[in-house]
Amino acid sequence: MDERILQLKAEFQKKLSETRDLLDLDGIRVGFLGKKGSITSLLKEMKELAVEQKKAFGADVNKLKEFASAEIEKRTAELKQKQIEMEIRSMPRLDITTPAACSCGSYHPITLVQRQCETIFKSMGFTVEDYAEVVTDYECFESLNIPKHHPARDMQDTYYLENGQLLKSQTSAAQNAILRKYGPGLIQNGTPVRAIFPGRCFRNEATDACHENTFFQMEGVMVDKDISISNLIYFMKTMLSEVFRKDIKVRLRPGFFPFVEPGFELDISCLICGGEGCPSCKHSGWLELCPCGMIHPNVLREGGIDPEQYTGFAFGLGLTRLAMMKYGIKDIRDLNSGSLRALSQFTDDE
Ligand code: FA5
Repeated sequence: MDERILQLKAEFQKKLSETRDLLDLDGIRVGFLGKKGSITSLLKEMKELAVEQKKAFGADVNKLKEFASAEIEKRTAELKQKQIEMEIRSMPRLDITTPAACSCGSYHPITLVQRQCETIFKSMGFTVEDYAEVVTDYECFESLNIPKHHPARDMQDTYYLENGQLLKSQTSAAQNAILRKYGPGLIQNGTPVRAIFPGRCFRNEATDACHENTFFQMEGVMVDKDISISNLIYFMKTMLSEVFRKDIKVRLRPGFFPFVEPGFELDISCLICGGEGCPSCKHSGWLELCPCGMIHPNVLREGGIDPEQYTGFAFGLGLTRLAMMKYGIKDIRDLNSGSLRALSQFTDDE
């Protein structure tokens, strides 16, 4: 074989072994096999050779050309593989067993107590009802024995829409619909009406540590033959002992609500100050939590139930205040603050 071919092959192999990346390799390809590359130039030199040398020289240069092309192809594949491996090695490692770095969401304290109350009442046979936030004057007042211009309306100033509807100031606004839904049909078949209906309420009032303009209540009604105040007290006591899981001091005092007769205020000893008096309980040591009473005959009648045959109780639990007491939240306004730092520390203790 011609000496120049052997030299060129050796030079090619040396350079090939020194390639680090695909760019280097492309340089070698152009340098040896390109239009002006050294192997291509050898072929061009053939025309200067004698005829008898041409054949052997041409065959050897072509062999070198094929050898160089195959080697470049092989090296290209190696370098590509190396590049992929390097990229994989430089990628951040993913350990799927590592616990998630982001924290999970949590329920709002009001949702927590609401769910707890729902569980308690459902276990006692109550259904849970959902009700609108925008209601009519009839639902919120008139069906509840509070006619237009009745002074009891002053205690619940709320927000009115231009069409005369209003944002409900009390969950009692659902009473009439619930009595009508279950009353006449179920009772006559011997099934008592037992329903709770939690919901958001709105009142146009100045806020302080225990009053918000937007808060939650949970209404409850039970109607059947011979329902009495003893039944009412039993359900209230069961609910409180389940929610707090400890003895809570409660007091029942007369309260006026046109839709119950007799009516009561059920207060609990303030759990923030232990009954000493603080801003959360308006310095009285007691917190109004759950007004209640025996449903007024006019309200039963308006709901399609005969008050001569049936009696019932109703209560309006202040869910937002219950959450304050259960979780030791001193200021009711923290519950609407949207502050995750304040709100995400509470967990369900079910
Ligand atoms: C009522 O709303 C009656 N509908 C409750 C009722 C139902 C009585 C059935 C008889 C029978 P009152 O306005 O007192 O009542 O509100 C009930 C409870 O809601 C209060 O005891 C209190 O816990 C809560 N509450 C009332 N106003 C606010 C407020 N501005 N901020 C936070 N909680 C409030």
